[in-house]
Amino acid sequence: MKHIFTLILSTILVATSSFAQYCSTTSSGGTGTFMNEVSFGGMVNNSVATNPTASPYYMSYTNTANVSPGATYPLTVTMGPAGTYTAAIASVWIDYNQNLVFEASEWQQIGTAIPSGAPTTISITIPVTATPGSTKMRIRTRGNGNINGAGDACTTFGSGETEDYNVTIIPAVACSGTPTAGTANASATAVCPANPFTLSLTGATLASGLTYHHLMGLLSHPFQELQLQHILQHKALTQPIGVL
Ligand SMILES: [Ca+2]
Ligand SMILES: [Ca+2]
Repeated sequence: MKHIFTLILSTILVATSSFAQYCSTTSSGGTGTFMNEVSFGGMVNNSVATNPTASPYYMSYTNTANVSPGATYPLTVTMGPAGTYTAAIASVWIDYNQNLVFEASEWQQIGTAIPSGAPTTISITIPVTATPGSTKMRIRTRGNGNINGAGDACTTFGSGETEDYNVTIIPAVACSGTPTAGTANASATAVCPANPFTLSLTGATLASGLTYHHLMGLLSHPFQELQLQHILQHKALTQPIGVL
């Protein structure tokens, strides 16, 4: 009986994982909110001929962007002709950790009032912690003046469209020789409890096999040092304070 139960459970788990997928979206279209062209990571998709004409105004394209952890790439979006709207608000998510969820930490605003016909470009830096392999990018638009933010990867929109793309995170080459340490930066020089801040690193060697550590004891005032250490320890358990 136990073996039968185990078999059934395993079958359910396999079936569940086989059907795991990203959340579906529903938008409502409207001229001025359609993406006519998207380019990113060596991929260019002109969708003038494939823009959806009915609900849910969702398209999944097989175009694949190729990107590497730690590198920065331009993402360019061009909106179609104005009509119902003269501008669009647009967001992009990339599922860097490949958990099938477009999280707020994986979001960037492309623009809040992107005019029709004018290519709009933002820079996207691939986190060094991005999981190598195949994942997805989602771009959503809607008429400007509406909300289209970090938490709206699955929200039903009363205008606009959604496009999904493939993204390949190319594994970084293995580290060899002596890596360059780079320069550490902090978004705040004085920190307080409950006020998140970001630590970043620039100019460092980009390669696999490297690890990053927060070092204490670099502050001049003993109280500041103690406070920083306290925040780092406790924020790590409750919320991210930034990614190196
Ligand atoms: Ca489109
Ligand atoms: Ca994710």
